[in-house]
Amino acid sequence: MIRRNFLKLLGLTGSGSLLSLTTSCQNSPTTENTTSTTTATKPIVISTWKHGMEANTSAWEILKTGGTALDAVEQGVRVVESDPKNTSVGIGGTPDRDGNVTLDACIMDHEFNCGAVACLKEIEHPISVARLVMEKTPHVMLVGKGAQEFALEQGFKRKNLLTEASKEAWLKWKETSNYTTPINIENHDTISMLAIDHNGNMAGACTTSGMGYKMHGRVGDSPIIGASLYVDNEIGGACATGVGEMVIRVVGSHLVVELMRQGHSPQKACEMAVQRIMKCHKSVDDMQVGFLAMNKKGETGGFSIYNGFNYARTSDEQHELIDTTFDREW
Ligand code: SD4
Repeated sequence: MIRRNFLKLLGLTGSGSLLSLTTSCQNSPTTENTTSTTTATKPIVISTWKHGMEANTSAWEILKTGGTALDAVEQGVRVVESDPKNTSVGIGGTPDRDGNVTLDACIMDHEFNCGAVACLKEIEHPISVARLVMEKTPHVMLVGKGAQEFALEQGFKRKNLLTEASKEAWLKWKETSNYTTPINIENHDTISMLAIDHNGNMAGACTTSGMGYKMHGRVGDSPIIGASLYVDNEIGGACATGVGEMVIRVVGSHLVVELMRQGHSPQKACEMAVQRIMKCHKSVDDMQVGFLAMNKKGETGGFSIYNGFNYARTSDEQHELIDTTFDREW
């Protein structure tokens, strides 16, 4: 087991030495590792896990022809929402313990506009509903029945998202389950994506069916702006995957962006946010969280509690899957 002592490394052993975070939207990086806010001229997209390769391909089609980062992230993650083989996103997503597939998603653009849906049933593309919440309502988040009603009003069609395979797996789970929510899910594969377009604008998206066999009504970090996703076009963006409750407790993606604002590289910011999670939980045994970050220069980083997390990075120079570094091995 590889265990790096980040507390020592970061000098975070005393409560008084906790990171002081700046919160103003106007603040630019100030410390010695200052990251330039120079606008990236080259489009780039990153997204979580192996399925990010396919999602990035779709996002890249938009970016390379001059489209916006917002369109790119929406279209990119829709690919995974429509893949019935992916058991954590959209159709084919693992249901809650009562057999309902409930979806969470959020989206954010380069001007702090954001939209989200939570606990949405029978709609294949929650990310597109989230975008319409952002664009067509004065609100940020709609949940449950209200979110579904809004989606139907906007022309989305009801669809059964429980596939034969996911139903079978759920029925099998029910045979042995003692109805406690599993917290050590290893097959996290929510998709979170960040992109920069040819204008240097950044956007992000996150979509998931959440924790498998969760309590009905449980909502994780994925639809929560600041937790699963945050974009500050002056600084950069961050996104998350893993056990949502742990991400929410530290408002993880916002934390990563604020760390970049302080001058830390995307890689370092992700490491420090994971370290923060490890510091404020008594135990993180068997619980995975991973962050991705990208700054305005298009520099990227990723870090997770456990090994096994990876992300897809696509630009005009590359289309590759990158293993993140991590704190410990399973
Ligand atoms: C959740 N964060 O619902 C999501 C799950 C996830 O990869 O990311 N899975 O807590």
